[in-house]
Amino acid sequence: MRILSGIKPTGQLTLGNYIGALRNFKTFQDKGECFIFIADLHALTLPIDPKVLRSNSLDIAAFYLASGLDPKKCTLFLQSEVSAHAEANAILQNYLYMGELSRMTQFKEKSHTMKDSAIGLGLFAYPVLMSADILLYDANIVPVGEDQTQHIELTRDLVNRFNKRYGKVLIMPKAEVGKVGKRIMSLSDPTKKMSKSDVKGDIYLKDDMATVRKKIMSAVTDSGSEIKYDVEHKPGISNLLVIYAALKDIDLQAAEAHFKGYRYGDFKKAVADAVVAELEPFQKRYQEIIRSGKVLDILHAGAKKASVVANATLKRIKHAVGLLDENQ
Ligand code: AQP
Repeated sequence: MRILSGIKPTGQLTLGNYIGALRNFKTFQDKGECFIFIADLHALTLPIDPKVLRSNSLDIAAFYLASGLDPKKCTLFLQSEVSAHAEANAILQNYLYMGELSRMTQFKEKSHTMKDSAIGLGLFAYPVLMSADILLYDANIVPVGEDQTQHIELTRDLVNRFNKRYGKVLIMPKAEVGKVGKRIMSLSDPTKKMSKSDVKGDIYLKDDMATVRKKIMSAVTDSGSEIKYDVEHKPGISNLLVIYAALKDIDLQAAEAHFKGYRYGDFKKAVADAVVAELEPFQKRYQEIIRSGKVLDILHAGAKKASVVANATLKRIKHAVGLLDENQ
């Protein structure tokens, strides 16, 4: 079984990225052949300072290692260092259509405040590159948070379309979304996803522990006093329950039962304790990894390994569509 996933270095990683993606990755490295990358080409789809992009990319690599990903078990690499991604993108863009790309929620959310003249083609065509990322590794499973499942569905449409035309060339991938924590919401507006670009409602993985506690203690809650999972009427409390349950690896009913009779303030304190218990040792590991100075070497070695797999698939794709190669 092949597993592939990535995170784009567009900003400081959040607790949402951690619970929805990062934390789950290590469980996959013992289940199959695992490819985890830094989606740096995707980070160019919105303006970003080159220095910030470089430092975010290194940070994500260090976070991968700190979360328990082992380069001996799992290939860790930078997307831009494996040129097959850009080449596959150039071919596969012909098999996804304007209508379907313009219906993507992420595109609509990110572009709705922008003028057409300012929307880069890369933002619009984001799912094409994402399809290339997945298909180059013949990935069967793609662990993601809920927000990315629509893009995986589009990749599946592409596979059907492509294989119908050329035979069984591409492998059908499937999204795997965690049971609890697939969508962590903003602490300042729990009806919105916690996202790297939402400064007010985020917990950042690099926040110090006093800041983490302060942010959770001042998270927006709801009227009433019961600690209950009810997204419609109690989105704030529900979000904090999800965070707690995900970090304690329990289901939502168990979390609800645990907090029966708690007051909001004590409940928030317990959630803050759970987050600190997870992030404090994680940050220590991250700092040790940064100090080791080995991150770039690990990424370069990973890119070499990833290229072997990606180039073989690219060759298969090129052959299928009729592009000549050196053997013809
Ligand atoms: N709030 C979230 N809850 C659960 N999972 C989440 N993910 C992101 N936010 C949450 C998951 O993290 C992985 C990496 O995401 P990404 O960086 O590639 O893109 P994204 O989904 O667009 O993340 P952000 O934080 O919202 O980034 P920006 O602000 O740059 O748009 C994915 O598996 C995602 O599902």
